[in-house]
Amino acid sequence: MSPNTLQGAGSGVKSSRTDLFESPDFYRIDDLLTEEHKLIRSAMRDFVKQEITPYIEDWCQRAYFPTDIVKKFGEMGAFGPTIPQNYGGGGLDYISYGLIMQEIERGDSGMRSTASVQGSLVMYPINQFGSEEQKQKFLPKLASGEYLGCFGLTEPDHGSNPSGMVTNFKEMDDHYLLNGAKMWISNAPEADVAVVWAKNEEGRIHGLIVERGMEGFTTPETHGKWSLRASCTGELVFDHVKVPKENLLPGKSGLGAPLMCLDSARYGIAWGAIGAAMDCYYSARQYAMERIQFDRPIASFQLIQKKLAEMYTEITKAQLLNLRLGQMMNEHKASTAQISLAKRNNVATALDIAREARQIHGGMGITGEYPIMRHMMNLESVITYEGTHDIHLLILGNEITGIPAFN
Ligand code: TGC
Ligand code: FAD
Repeated sequence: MSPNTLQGAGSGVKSSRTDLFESPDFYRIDDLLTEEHKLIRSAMRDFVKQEITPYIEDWCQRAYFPTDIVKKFGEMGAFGPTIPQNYGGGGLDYISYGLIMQEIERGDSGMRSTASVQGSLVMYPINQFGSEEQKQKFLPKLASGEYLGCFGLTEPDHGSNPSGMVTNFKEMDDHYLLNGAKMWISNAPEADVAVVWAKNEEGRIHGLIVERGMEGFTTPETHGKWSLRASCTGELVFDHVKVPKENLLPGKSGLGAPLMCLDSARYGIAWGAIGAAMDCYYSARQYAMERIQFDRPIASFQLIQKKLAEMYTEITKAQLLNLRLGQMMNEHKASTAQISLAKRNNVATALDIAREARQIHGGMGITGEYPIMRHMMNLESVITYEGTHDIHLLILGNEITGIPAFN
């Protein structure tokens, strides 16, 4: 055990370091936020300081998913902040949602995955495409954290190209018969419900709500990840699962339905990734001011200042991008390509910042004493899921030229 840890507190080994994080705001973006936005951010930041940052190093080292965080997120309103209040959601705007994702991912990208899958990929499709009965049955329990959900789109042979999926269902007398498998599914091993995308006998994609306990439905865990270690990931296996007919999402079919969910989740990631970047920058600045080499703080060297100045610049640019995108989301004017630009830019920016911050910390940067290496490894997943870095480039290429270059 590290000398900087204390045994036994909370749901893991508690770090003795006090988290004093403050976010940069060089361009006075706070002046553009409402009092409600600032209150929500502040409450979420306090929550992360109390419930996540003291334990996250231990959880990640042990590849442990703290199931009790699900209820706590529910109590904090982190699940489905934009879902209407009558279904248990927060009824908040998209800038509030972005700020919540930023603060959670400042703590850890895996924790943000738990929250954004639940809100954007499980509650969102039920709210958008679900029947009134489905909304009433599932949304309040997902909002409160009584239920954990997951989203099954990716398959072993169909990742970037989900339209090729082979998971399928047949209409029987009083149920649908579901067969197939999904892979790389966040939350799967602990999920109570799964929103699953599968083809009907005509090859049309539909969403189905599959519930834990249905015969033939299993969720084996994926082990050995070097990234998102505090998030649980698994497969969804369907072996002649009888799904009641009332569990089909009636509101929309076709690939456009899951892609709409991805728009919402990718938007949250654009904000979240900058949270991770802020944490790396904050730690790097602090370390550079304190670390003495050649009888001077390393912050006094021009090469270190260059790294810090460039991090600060890129964080500021990304904050402005997020705010404008959030305004367009609130007006329902943000396009898929605009969201792709922000997801792609901000995750790559965060990964670059994590790598530069790692350099500033020298050898200490590879240890769990500082959050850097954990963020860096997490971001290697974030740059791949919800559409890879290159798929988002092709979405932008399509926007610019009108020519899809995917196949
Ligand atoms: P394409 O022909 O472009 O579109 C198929 C149909 O969908 C419509 N559409 C949309 N509708 C609504 N909203 C959108 N954003 C839409 N984008 C497209 C489109 O109009 C068309 O409709 P129709 O009526 O003509 O059929 O589709 P394509 O097969 O060429 O694929 C395009 C591509 C490659 C961009 C898309 O497949 C894609 O985005 N691939 C990446 C896959 C991906 O992002 N997977 C993510 C899985 S979930 C995940 O990673 C969760 S991680 C969670 C965490 O832990 O945080
Ligand atoms: P592939 O699609 O095989 O891509 C491999 C490489 O080929 C990439 O570099 C890609 O950019 C490139 N490539 C592919 N097609 C093209 C092309 N046309 N042109 C140029 N380059 C191309 N999915 C879910 O459904 N739900 C989840 O909850 C979920 N959670 C995840 C959690 C983690 C930790 C991870 C790692 C993944 C998760 N995913 C989830 C899956 C994720 O969305 C996929 O990994 C991602 O979409 C990429 O698919 P793939 O891994 O099959 O890579």
